[in-house]
Amino acid sequence: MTLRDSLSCYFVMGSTNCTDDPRKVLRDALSAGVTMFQFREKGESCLTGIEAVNLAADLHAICKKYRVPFIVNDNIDLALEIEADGVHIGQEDGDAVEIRKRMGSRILGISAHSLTEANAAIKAGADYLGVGPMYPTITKNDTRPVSGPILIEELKTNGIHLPIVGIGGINANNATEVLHAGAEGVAVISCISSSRDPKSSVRNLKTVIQEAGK
Ligand code: TZP
Ligand code: MG
Repeated sequence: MTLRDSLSCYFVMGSTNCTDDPRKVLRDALSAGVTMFQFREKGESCLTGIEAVNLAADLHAICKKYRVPFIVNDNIDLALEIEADGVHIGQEDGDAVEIRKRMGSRILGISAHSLTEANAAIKAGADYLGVGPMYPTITKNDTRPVSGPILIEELKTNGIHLPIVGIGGINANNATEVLHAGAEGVAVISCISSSRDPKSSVRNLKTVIQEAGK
């Protein structure tokens, strides 16, 4: 599977996003067809130290069984320690050129909120861009203003050819607009992690993604 294919149904999650055991949530999500996973351990009561490392290692092992890339949010040391497939960083997470060097050939995703940030991310060696928030979300409280799918369209018409995933408030009811704007895929947290039935939430999302030809 190419990176473009892997990005189509991208699940992002940490322990604070789930009420169930995150291992179970991830297994359910993968069995229903999630194509990429990001470990994003954030928030007030998030795990730290060895507990975070152990959870990351468990989730990584689960992803391996499904041959799905395992990406770590922000934490380069953790990603290298557990030999993750890559990292995802934001604009405030350090020097992207340095991080590219440290990651070698592993996957590097960078969040971008404008054409300037997208071009800088590409220059630094990003493999894909995370763009958002597409829609209002309560999952992250320090987001930039909502951009809407129009930002993806603007990036595409201004020569950004790197794969893009939309993020922020995405679910099966609004994913089509994001994909039609030119995204390779959608990155979601609560749509799956807060669902009473994560498997059927993934299946609904996958139907929409397939209908959009991604
Ligand atoms: N970055 C921009 S919005 C967001 C992140 C991590 C949160 C996405 O969560 P949800 O629950 O899919 O809206
Ligand atoms: Mg970050």
